Amino acid sequence: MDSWPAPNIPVLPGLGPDTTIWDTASASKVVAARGRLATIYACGITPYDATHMGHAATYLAWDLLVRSWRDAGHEVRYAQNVTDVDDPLLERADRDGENWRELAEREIARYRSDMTALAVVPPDYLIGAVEALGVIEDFSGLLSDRGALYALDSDVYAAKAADPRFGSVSGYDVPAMLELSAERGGDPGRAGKKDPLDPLVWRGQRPGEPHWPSRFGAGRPGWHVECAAIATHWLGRAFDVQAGGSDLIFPHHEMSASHARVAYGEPGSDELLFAGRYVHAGMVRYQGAKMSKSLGNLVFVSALRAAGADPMAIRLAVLAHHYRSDWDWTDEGLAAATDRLAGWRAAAAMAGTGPGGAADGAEVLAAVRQRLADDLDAPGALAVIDQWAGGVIAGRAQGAAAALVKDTADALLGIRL
Ligand code: 5CA
Ligand code: ZN
Repeated sequence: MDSWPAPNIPVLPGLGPDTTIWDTASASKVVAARGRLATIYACGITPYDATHMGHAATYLAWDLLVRSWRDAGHEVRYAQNVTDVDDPLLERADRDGENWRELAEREIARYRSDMTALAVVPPDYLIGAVEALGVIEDFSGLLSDRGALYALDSDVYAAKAADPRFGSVSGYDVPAMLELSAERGGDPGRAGKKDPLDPLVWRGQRPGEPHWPSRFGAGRPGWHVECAAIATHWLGRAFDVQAGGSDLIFPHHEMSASHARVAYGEPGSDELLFAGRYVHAGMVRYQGAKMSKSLGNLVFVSALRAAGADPMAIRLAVLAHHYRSDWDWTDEGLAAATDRLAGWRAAAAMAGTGPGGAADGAEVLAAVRQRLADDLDAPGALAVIDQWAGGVIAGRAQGAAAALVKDTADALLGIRL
């Protein structure tokens, strides 16, 4: 499906350092891309409600990663899915008496418009599950060829026992896995499964539910196999980063990685399959609880925009928090970001008028680059520009550096001054 328009990114002098990032699987900070081509698969939205600030914060984190990669001289290939057929979407359409396809289309359009307003770098491939049904079926066929699938009534499950490295993404123990599986769309209690954690690969047709013909009978794909198939089809069986919110560590990323290992792994080979790094964003809360469609405590990007918030201030309100921390969205945070933006803009407007001083554009660029390359330390990068802006306004720093600082904020942080 169509992605959204790319923001214009100014070209900066020189190259930034290699981007490092925290990898959940190895619990360590590592260089994010291994070759000149840097590849990322980010789990996309389930489009049954508008983009909320939790989604926005997560996609802004991957936007920073892509900007940092490009600045370091990488060519980037970015794929993202849209879970445009799944239980929550169908349930919402049912509840509201709406056609599920129309609901999905409307919310995807709103997501594109929010991402465009926030100057988020678009994926090269934005792929809906429905348009990828053939790819998902073929991928599931590989699992079947390996003998990893079994039928239960009209449904098909993958046996986790087919993957000796199951658990290597999250590192969780079985009781934790069982609890999270029940909480996050799994069915550990279903009778007849070989193992309570075995994930659903194909859901047989149910009355009133959308379904498509396949070699597994009529039905629709499971969630984890959707991402495993889309990621490997568009990026290859090994790519650099699998990205998502921390609520996707288990079961989603564990299961997708496991599917890919089983589908593509050769016995005895230790070839690295699926993602080289698993990168997770913290959860944005609102009024003390995780912002979630199921709880309904949502702050929508589109509502903030309609109320007159500057998208650049929304962006700054997010970047004031490190992407891996859990934090609360508040009106005060947005007000502080609006003030910060006004301060930066005032400093940038003083270009050429300052008396000259210590802080110089090249130093600002180097320091912002360094902060971002260090596990996307956006709060640290903001502090660098704060210091420059404070110096300009106090008359200590060079206003003449403004052009390069403006380009730095725009190219690396997506903040247009
Ligand atoms: N379609 C699946 C992924 S394949 C899905 O999880 N969709 S979603 O719409 O529920 O979430 C989209 C992205 O936003 C995911 O990366 C999810 O981890 C992230 N996300 C959801 N809620 C929050 C939140 N409150 N804070 C931060 N990120 C969130
Ligand atoms: Zn996913």
